[in-house]
Amino acid sequence: MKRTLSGLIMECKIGNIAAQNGFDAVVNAANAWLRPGGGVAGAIHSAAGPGLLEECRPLAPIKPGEAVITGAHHLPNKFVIHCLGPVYEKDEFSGKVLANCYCNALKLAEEHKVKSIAFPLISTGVFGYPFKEGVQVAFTALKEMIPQLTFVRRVVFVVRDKSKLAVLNQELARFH
Ligand code: AR6
Repeated sequence: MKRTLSGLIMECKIGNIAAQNGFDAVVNAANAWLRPGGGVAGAIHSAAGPGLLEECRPLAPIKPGEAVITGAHHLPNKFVIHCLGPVYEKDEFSGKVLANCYCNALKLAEEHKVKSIAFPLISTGVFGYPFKEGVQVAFTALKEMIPQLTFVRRVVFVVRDKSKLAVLNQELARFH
């Protein structure tokens, strides 16, 4: 599904975050040490190659809610923006921390004149965030950021399967 809000194109689709041709930046659901892990971080590091880990090393560790930017190495993008999401119901104020991930990623994207960006649903895998709640936090954060976005014109949320896409589309339809 695709919607345009205040000139910002928002899309939801099934795919692999590590294979997003046509987007300036992709977002990594990282760990504090910016190392390859499972899920999104594993897919991004294995597609980007060892140069990404080298570039990440001096930037780590990062705190929950923070975002850092690197080159994309062998990924078909210009940048990777790495965010550390909260662990659901373990980290304090996890909703606020999760919102900070999206806001900080979008701020970095603006600073680097990123026009298009692909997000996974941060914290909704290993970190245990209920998917629908994670989507609602993401969309609310994005909505709050819209007035500050001048370079970013296109945002896509990428999920792995149909059932998650259905939830995303449902929430996107309610988004205004
Ligand atoms: N493309 C798009 N979405 C994906 C992909 C992919 N290739 N792989 C998984 N997802 P997760 P987190 C979905 O666990 O919860 C890591 O190992 C997945 O179904 O990658 O923030 C790190 O090292 C889920 O909906 O990130 C950290 O330690 C969402 O992306 C920790 O896990 C996020 O899942 C981060 O946990």
